[in-house]
Order: sequence, then C-alpha cells, then structure tokens
Amino acid sequence: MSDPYLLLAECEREQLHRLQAIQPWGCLLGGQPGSPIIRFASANLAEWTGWAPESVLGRSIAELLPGLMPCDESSPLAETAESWTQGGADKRFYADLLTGPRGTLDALMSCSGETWLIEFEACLSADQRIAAYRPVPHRLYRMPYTDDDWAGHCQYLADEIRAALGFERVMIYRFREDGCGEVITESLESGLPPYLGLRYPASDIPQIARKLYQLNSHRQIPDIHAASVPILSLEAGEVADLSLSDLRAVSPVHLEYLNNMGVTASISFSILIKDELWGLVACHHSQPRYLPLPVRLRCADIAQVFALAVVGYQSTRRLLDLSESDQEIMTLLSALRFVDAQNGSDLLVFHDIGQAQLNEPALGQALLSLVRATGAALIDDSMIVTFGQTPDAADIRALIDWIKAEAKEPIFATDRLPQLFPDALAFAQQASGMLAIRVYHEHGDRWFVWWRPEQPQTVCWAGDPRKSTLFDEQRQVLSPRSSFERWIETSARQSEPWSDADLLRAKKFRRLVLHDVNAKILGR
Ligand code: BLA
Repeated sequence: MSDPYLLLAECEREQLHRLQAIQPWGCLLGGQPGSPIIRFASANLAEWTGWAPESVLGRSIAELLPGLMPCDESSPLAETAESWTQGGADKRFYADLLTGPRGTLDALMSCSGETWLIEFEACLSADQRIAAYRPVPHRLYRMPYTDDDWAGHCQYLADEIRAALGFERVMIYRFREDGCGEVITESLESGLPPYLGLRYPASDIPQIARKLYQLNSHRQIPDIHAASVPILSLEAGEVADLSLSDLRAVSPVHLEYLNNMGVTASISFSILIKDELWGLVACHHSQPRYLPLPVRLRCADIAQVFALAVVGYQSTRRLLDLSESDQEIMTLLSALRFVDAQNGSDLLVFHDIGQAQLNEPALGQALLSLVRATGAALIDDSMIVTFGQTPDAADIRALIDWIKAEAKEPIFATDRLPQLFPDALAFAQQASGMLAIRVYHEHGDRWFVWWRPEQPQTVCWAGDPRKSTLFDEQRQVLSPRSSFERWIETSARQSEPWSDADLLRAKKFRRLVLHDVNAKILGR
C-alpha cells in the first residue's frame, strides 16, 4: 500500500475511542447510562483498588462506592447512582474518593451517550497540593488589543504552562483553514531546537482525534513506552466507548510519531472557539512525566481563559478593521463623487473618470489602498481606466470576458490567477492575484478590478508533507514519517491571498456604489 490517499483514509478509520485498553497510570470501571451495573473493568483494577476485576463485573457501583451516596444530604457527593450514571456534559472530579493498595485515589466520572466511566488515579502528594490549587494568573484575564499585546500574551501563556508543568517544550499549535497547523508560540528549555514557525500537515492529527480533543479539555500521554492495559467486559464482545476517558490507550501510530520526534511524554490542552478546535497547547518532555488530575485541570482552566482572550482579540481586530474599512470606502466614494460633481454625470461614467484622473490622483490612491492592491482598473463596455501596475488593455478585456463566463457571483477573487487562466502567465509578475466586482448598470455592466503582484510563498514544513504517512511493508502497519527535518516549500505564480477583510471591503464598496447609483436614478 503506497497510495497516500489510501494511507490517510486508513488513519481516519482508526476507532481511537474503541481501543478497549487504557494507559497504566490508573484504572477504570464502566457501565451503561441509566444503570449502576458494572460492565467494564480494567485488568489492573486490583493493583489500585484491591478489587479483582472479575469479581466486580455485574455488581452495582452503588454497592462498591457507598461513599458516593453518603447519608449526609448536604455533602457534594450526595447523589444517587441513578442520577450519577445519567451523565451530562461535564466530567465530575472527586478528590480522595477511595484508599487502595497504592494509597488514596482521586476519581473522574464521565458519561457519554453509550458508556459511563469512573477512572481512578493516585491523589496529589502533599507537595503538589499548593501548585495544583494556585489560581489562574491574573495577567491572563487581560485582553490583548494590539499585535504586540497578542504576541506577548501567547508567550506568557506558554511560559506559564511550562513553569507549572515542568515540561521541556510548550507550544501553541494553531490550526489553519486547510487543516494543517503551525507553531505560533514556543517556550522551550535552552539547547533544544526550536519548532517555532514550522508547519505540520493535517494528517498529523486525524479528524477522529480532533473530535476527541473537542470533547475533552486535555490529552495526557505520560510515557509512550508504558504497556497499555486491556479492559474486561461483562459479556464477551461488549465494547466501552472511551471518548471521554482520560486514561484511553494511545494509537500505535501516534506513539511511533512521538518516538520519532524524540518525545517520551506529551500533554495537549484544547483551545476551543465557538465549539471548534482553534488550536492546542502542546507540551513535550524527553523523559516520562505524569501530571496528577488536579494539576491537569488547573492548566485546562488556564487554556480556557486563554480561549477567552483569543475571542476578545479576534473581535477587537474585526471591529478595528470594520471602522478602518468604513473610512477607506468613504474616501474612495468621495473621490468618485468629486469627479461626478465636476462632470454632472453619475459616478459610473468611466469616460469622465478617465478624463479627470490626471488631475485627481486621490482616486487612484484610494482605489489601490482599499484592498492593498498594486494595480486597479475601472472597466465598462467602451472604456478602461487603469491605475498602478496592470495587464494591458487587450489582456484586461480577455480577463473580463473570461470572468463573465466563469463567475456566477458579482465578486470574484483568486490569489492564483495563472493557474485558472493560463494566458495570465504572461503578466503573472504584476498580476498573479485578482479581485473583481461587477456592478450591474442600466447602460451595461461596470467592473472594478484589482491586482496583486506575484509573491512566492515560502512555507517551512517539519518534514516533507508528501511523505507524512508511510506503510511499513515488513510489519504490515501504517507508520508516521520519521524525519522532521526542516523542509522548505516555495510556490510561485501566486500572490498574497485576499483576506476575509479585503473581500468584505470590496463587497461593502460595491453595495454603496449600487446605493449611490440607484439613488441617482430614482432622483432623476
Ligand atoms: C494525535 N498528533 C496528535 C496529537 C498531537 C499531534 C499534538 C495530540 C496528542 C498529543 O498531545 O500527543 C501532532 N504534536 C503534533 C504536532 C506537533 C506536536 C503536529 O507536538 C507539532 C509540534 N499521526 C501521523 C499520522 C497519523 C497520526 C500519519 O503523523 C495517522 C494515523 C495519527 N495523531 C494520530 C493519532 C492521534 C494523534 C491517531 C491521536 C492520539 C490519541 O489521542 O490517542
């Protein structure tokens, strides 16, 4: 098997939540929602709780853990096994729930649509208690407003988490629209090679894994070499849904990936924005490293507070951009209206604009700066008025004929014109990106068109992304790439992409022009 598409499909098929095994840093009991009967128990249950797994299968959880239903009604643990196993969105944390052969255990209860789980882990040692319950630093509640603030905020978060967890490397890993990801911030122990700015292909984190990170605040892998522990079930073939489990065993492909990166322990915290996975705070350590549950939960809170800052910063940027774009659009419209007033015509008579433009450089400047273009043209059936660096008139006509046939919407944008329209190769240098708006008019359509020059795009990948998945013929298993050497991809014949803000400006401008023209027609 060597077809990369088949290999990736194979990655996506792996049912990570049904591996029927856990990592060995705790033990697990489970059952079906609405019933207190224990149907699943991890094979290592006795090491932690003293109960043989075979002896608990089929018994009620209420019998084993009467502590969950104490007589004292005011206790936070006063719940019935029925309500407790109904679940809900949140996981529930119970400190010091049980004492077994390995000492006192904390517990985490979760319930998916299919399975309730209770997972036990060693409770905090005395020296970890203070660190685990320290409040989230105040500075993280401050909203970043400027680009510098934002960069400082991200760095503070990464440094803070590294200090709290003692991991060697902490990264903010941000997903891009194409599913790939980029390390946008890094805090690392001196002497380690930086990953800052490197890009990783989407296949490094399959969709099914991303869904699990959406459901859980974090994912811990304390030791990639630790053998996983099977889960025993009441009935043969019964399978527990481990979607909400903290202990869930790790996919062998990912274990190999971490090994290839030189990582022994990892923990990642999810950053969710509007229920979508915006990114991860990914932490690496070259030695085994286990973090007790309250320490993980505190860092998950820190990541959650960071998500608020991301939303705040994005909203501020959007508001700023909206008010700036209003100003720029008004400047452009008034430059058009100025010509209009001088000629007593409407602002879409490009013949008059052509006459006036020599005296009116403000129009060209306003037009180009609206969407940060280097060339622009106003086009109707008989006239082409150009500003800055543009293709020549015959090429512009050919482009307009082509868009008329291709584009269904009145706004069209591409950052790879030569790929779509091969004749554009001849003028790719000054016009690899094109943004066009069409304004319907009683005397034939009017076009406002902008161009951006060729700007070769350089991307630093961590390893050649075309070789992200391999098939190990000898072992007949999928394997991730083994090289993370910096691999630089340069692509030509494309411009800086048009951003959402650029497109919004063009749309708003078009709407206002239409409004002006209609007002004039109606006022006549
Ligand atoms: C999971 N892959 C992950 C996770 C990360 C990455 C962060 C979450 C689990 C964790 O914290 O370790 C990837 N880690 C990265 C990246 C960086 C990093 C990009 O530090 C950048 C600095 N992986 C592959 C291929 C497959 C694959 C080809 O390369 C296909 C099978 C699978 N990745 C894979 C799987 C998981 C994963 C299955 C889920 C592991 C789990 O939660 O059990």
